[in-house]
Amino acid sequence: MFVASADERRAAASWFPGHMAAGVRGLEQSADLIDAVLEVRDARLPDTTAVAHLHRKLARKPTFVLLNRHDLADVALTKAWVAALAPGRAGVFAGIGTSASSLRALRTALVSSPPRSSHGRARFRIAVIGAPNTGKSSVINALLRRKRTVVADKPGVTRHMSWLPLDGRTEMLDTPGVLQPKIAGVRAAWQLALCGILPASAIDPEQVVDDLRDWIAARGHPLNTDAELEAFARRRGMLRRDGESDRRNAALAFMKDFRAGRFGRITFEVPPERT
Ligand SMILES: Nc1nc2c(ncn2[C@@H]2O[C@H](COP(=O)(O)OP(=O)(O)OP(=O)(O)O)[C@@H](O)[C@H]2O)c(=O)[nH]1
Ligand SMILES: [Mg+2]
Repeated sequence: MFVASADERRAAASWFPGHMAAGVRGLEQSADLIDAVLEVRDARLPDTTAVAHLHRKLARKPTFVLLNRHDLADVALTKAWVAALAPGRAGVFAGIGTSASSLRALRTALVSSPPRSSHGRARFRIAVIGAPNTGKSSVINALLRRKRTVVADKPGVTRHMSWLPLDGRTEMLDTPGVLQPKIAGVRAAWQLALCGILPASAIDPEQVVDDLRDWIAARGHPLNTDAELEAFARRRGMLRRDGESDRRNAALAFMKDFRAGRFGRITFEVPPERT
């Protein structure tokens, strides 16, 4: 089992800014307006990026789950996760937040959900929730088929909630990412950093790559890289003046390549029945 170091715990705890707590509270206050929840998880970390349970007042609403970044995750494990998460949920899908066509089945499920009559007008309001940088805003833009909400490749981009119309009666609520400090602290913090859920500054990048190397060595996962920082730095010619390899910059470059999927697909967590 992964045990976070004191440094990692401190880094993760410092990464629960005030706006996250405010985000959870704000959503709780809007709970009466919300008919359903779309929880966007990272398909590489479907367990650690689960956040729906943080929103107690939304717990009874029909919940859809999207395993996003399907393009970067292991295909068979994503399929297994979709099946494992299905019971008790309104629908579980895998998709790519930057591709509207990959979200067609999700869109159909959302727009055909039974409407709720509010003030004489049929409405269906869906809150899109998730850990930071899982692609919530991208997914909304793709479902709307136009860029209505800001997207960027770093966590903490969406700071305020906003309602956006999907069709005549369906509205989507974009929300800031939330993460339980405890989750980030005791679970695999380096995996969250590698996947961009925790900011690059939260954890020492060299440690992240070393932890990935150890993980691959223990599991034998066929990423098409060896995750040896020293070798990676030398291959890239990342040397300091004294001829030593520049491990820090190499680690940052490695993480960037990992996030772009240059080393292939990987899923860090397996569904409960397979563990
Ligand atoms: N490879 C890949 N990238 C994606 C996918 N979905 C979103 N992205 C990228 O992920 C980054 C983050 O997307 P956002 O939509 O801003 O994420 P968010 O969850 O709204 O982030 P916060 O508002 O910061 O919590 C962007 O660079 C997107 O282009 C996907 O399915 N695959
Ligand atoms: Mg966002």
